[in-house]
Amino acid sequence: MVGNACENELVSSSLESAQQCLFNQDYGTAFVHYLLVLNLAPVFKDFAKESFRFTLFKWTEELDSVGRIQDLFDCYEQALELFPADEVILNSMGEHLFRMGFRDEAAGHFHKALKLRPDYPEARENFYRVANWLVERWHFLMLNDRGRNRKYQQAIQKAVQSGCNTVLDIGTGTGILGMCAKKAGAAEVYACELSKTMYELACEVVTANGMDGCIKILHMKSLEMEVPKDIPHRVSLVVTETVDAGLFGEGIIESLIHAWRHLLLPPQSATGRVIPAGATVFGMAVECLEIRRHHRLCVSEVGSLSLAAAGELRSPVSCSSEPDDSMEPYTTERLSRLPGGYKPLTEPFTALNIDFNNVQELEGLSSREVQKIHLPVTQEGELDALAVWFQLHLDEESSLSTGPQEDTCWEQAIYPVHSTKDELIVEVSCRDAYLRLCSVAVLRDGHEIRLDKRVDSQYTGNPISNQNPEAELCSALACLQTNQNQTKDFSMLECSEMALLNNHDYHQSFCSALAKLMSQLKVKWQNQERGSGVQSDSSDLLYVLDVSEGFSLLSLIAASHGHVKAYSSVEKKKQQEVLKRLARSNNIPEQHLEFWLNHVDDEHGILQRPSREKLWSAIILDCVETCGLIRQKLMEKASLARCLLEEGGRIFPEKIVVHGMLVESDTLLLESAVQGQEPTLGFNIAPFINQFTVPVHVFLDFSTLECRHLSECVELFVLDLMDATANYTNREVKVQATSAGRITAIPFWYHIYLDQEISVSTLSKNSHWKQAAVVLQQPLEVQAGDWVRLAVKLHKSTISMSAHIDNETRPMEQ
Ligand code: 44T
Repeated sequence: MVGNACENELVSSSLESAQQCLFNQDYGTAFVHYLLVLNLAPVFKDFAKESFRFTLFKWTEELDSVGRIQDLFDCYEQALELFPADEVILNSMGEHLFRMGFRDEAAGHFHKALKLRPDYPEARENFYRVANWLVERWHFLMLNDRGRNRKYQQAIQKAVQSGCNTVLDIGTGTGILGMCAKKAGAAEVYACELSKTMYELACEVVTANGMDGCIKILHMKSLEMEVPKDIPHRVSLVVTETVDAGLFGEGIIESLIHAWRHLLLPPQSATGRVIPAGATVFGMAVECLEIRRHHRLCVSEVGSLSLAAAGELRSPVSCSSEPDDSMEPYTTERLSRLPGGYKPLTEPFTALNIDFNNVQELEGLSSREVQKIHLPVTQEGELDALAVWFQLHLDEESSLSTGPQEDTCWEQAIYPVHSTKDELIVEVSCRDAYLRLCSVAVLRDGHEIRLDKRVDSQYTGNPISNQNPEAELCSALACLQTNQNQTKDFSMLECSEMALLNNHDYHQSFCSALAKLMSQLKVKWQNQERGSGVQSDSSDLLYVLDVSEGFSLLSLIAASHGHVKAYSSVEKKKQQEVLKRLARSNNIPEQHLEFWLNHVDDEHGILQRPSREKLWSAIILDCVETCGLIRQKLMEKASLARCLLEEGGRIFPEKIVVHGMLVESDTLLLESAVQGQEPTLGFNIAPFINQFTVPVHVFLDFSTLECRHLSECVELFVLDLMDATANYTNREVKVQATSAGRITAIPFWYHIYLDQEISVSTLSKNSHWKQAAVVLQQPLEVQAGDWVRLAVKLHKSTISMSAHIDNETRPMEQ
């Protein structure tokens, strides 16, 4: 009793202190008091919940700002111990995790929050943003690819029936191949999966299919598995589909070497084997404008700026002999969907053959000699890339192809050739039109590096310093696709930044809009002078602020108009150097430009800098992300920016008009969810993975999307950045169907109005933007002439849409 009384007193005095500290904005102490109170007296939980949350958020904000990350997460853990089912705390912790780069964990928190409260918009929006990483979209494509599923199933069945009784599924994903093995009669089945989300999903799926006791799923990378710690003994069959578009990107070689050494029975026993049994890799040289404009500089001038002094700019996709973390060796594209298409310059050639059942061959792969391949040139053109795909031999009989002509879900690997300064010297004989690789040379900085050794030794005109002809040959071969990092000073730009730089129209539009604004402002000033009789200071400048994300030339373009001081944020030191170099070479005085390095994505901070008396004449906001979505917090930034404008000043863009179209597209459905009522290979998988369906597709190429247009383009939405009150959050749009069909999706894009006349479309041919599409939960059948009501909603720069037939306008069926 006495103890209780003491405790009660402690609780009430602590509660009082908590409230007092909160009032004094001493959040750290308040938080500790609240913890004490709520742990001792859980009855106060309901009463104190709101204040506790508030204290938590304020305190962790402070911890965040001083970099006390561990303390921050400790606070959240303590808070979640008290309120384990509090969706607001979960969501907020997810946001912190996300900002720290723990995407998987972040997503787990958003997912939990959403499960607790499905109508919680903040968590929903956050979840949709990360769902793509958690469960990548190709899972849907692969599960919808019946041909692939069937072939894998048959190969596994055959192997199990021929005696492979113990099976390991490496990278099980949803568990499908492991379940196939079990169903085929394997006695023991093990599976491993390194992604936490996929592992949890696989467990759910396997349980739902009544196999939880029969398949042991491990949340680990196969490389960390040991016998007998993780599996009791070696297995007779490894099944895996840990291959990406470039075949080796998921580490299959390493995984299989490890599996042969530690997890598989030896092949001699005639049981140890792998599905797939091997692969053949193909390549083909292509000309493709779409690839080119994303990987190298194609223009010498944009928006009145000469780019000659930019130095070498290149995309981060580059295959060099030295592994380099900042470089990706290839990118992926579905060749058949590239806008503008592509032109094969050669026939497909076999680049590599690999036997997954031969461990010596796997081990020897990295030390294989450089292979010289002679490619007959079948069509004249400009070499933009080598496209690569493969055939996966599941067993002796059955194979899958990821080729550009196949009707599969696969993309191809793209190795861009992007020498901007290098010149490829190719001797092509006209008669037989053969491109002889042995007579290809690379010209760099005036040095010609011959690819043909024998030619080298005789070649006196351009002596090469390298003593080691073997190394020389290797490096020269590597140079075919790229330059070597160590020898060259270059600046790297993202593919989309490259495409933006190549977008002449975009820069021209800005140039014109800025020029217009400036002359308007100048006239205004002159009028003011005349009115007041006061001579204005001749140093009176226009102040332009560019807060575009990524590499932007707009501040330079602004400053090149004269009488402008332009400020902009730059992400990397190297890029700042490029901008300064370009400024010098374009005679833009240094004092007219100011850059600051911006590592944190806090544009609010930037908007408030630099602290000057004067207001901005123009603020350039980067309003649409490359993926096709409106940038997060755009409207907040716009309203902040509006407050910082001088009279007559403007935000660029001033208005964004969202356009869209009703379409029938099965392709989009296949990418968004496992389709159909039928179980996948007889297994119940769809309802589980479909929890990760998101309603908005991004990075879409609407111009090449396989779809039927069911309406004209319509205006869906107007975002007026100059007038907050004019922005609708809900709007109903009526669209008439132009032909009969099933509306499955509504692709959308933007007309970005710099001023009333000048606009840029994100759908234009040279755009660096992709498009996005809302995929409807249920397809909507329409007849030609039907009116469709679209409910368009904007919540914190996230667009959502739903569609209904407008019964009022549909003539009653007789
Ligand atoms: N996507 C191709 C890649 N894993 C295919 O965590 C084709 C891309 C693609 N687990 C469009 C279309 C397509 N140990 O869940 C993943 C991954 C896991 C491992 C344990 C390991 N050593 C590994 C390695 C990978 O395996 C699963 C599949 S990996 C790649 C699948 C449809 N865009």
